[in-house]
Amino acid sequence: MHGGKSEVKFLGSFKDNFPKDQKKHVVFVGRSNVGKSSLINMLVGKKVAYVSKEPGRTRTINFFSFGKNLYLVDVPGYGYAKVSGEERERWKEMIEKYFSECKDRIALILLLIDGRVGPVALDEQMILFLEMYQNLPYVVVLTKWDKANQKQQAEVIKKVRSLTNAPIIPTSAKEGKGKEEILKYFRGIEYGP
Ligand SMILES: Nc1nc2c(ncn2[C@@H]2O[C@H](COP(=O)(O)OP(=O)(O)O)[C@@H](O)[C@H]2O)c(=O)[nH]1
Ligand SMILES: [Mg+2]
Repeated sequence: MHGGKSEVKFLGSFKDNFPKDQKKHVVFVGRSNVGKSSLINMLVGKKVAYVSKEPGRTRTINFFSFGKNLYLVDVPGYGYAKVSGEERERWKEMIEKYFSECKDRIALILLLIDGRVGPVALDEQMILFLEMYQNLPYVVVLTKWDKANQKQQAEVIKKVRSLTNAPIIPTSAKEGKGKEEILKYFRGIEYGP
């Protein structure tokens, strides 16, 4: 992988029967509207993921193949207010199914948190889920950094740091900030330590 534009391809949307081959998974999780699709498009250098005007629309887990050995896995956002309890339950089941079926191939999770707002209760729950329950490798990606002022930036970093020791990567899909840092992680996964 060298960041070329032709190396990414939408593979499909899944609710179950996730791909069973041995490619490694890089998983994107975060609240609805946090900027997941925008970040994926920024990283791969083209518009493969749908950027929504209306939040909370994705209901399936989208897989993109990236380079020869990686899948980028776009998990639908949590915490969208207009979603019914029943839908939330279905979301939870789908996520748990994904983690239990694919856990052995998950190489990295990017937990996206809004760079202006900072972690909310659901983000804290996700940190607990990843860390305590699943024990999976993750980094915290702060999104929309271009929209946060210096005071907000400092506060958000401090708050995240109080919750986790995971690496923190500030990003802007608009300005390309954080791209190289994240791609470095991807290369590490592809070529090993
Ligand atoms: N200024 C700015 N806006 C962003 C950034 N990332 C996402 N957005 C905007 O935030 C909204 C939600 O983005 P989207 O990628 O669809 O979020 P998703 O629901 O998490 O996939 C869209 O209007 C994006 O244009 C960013 O880094 N900077
Ligand atoms: Mg999206």
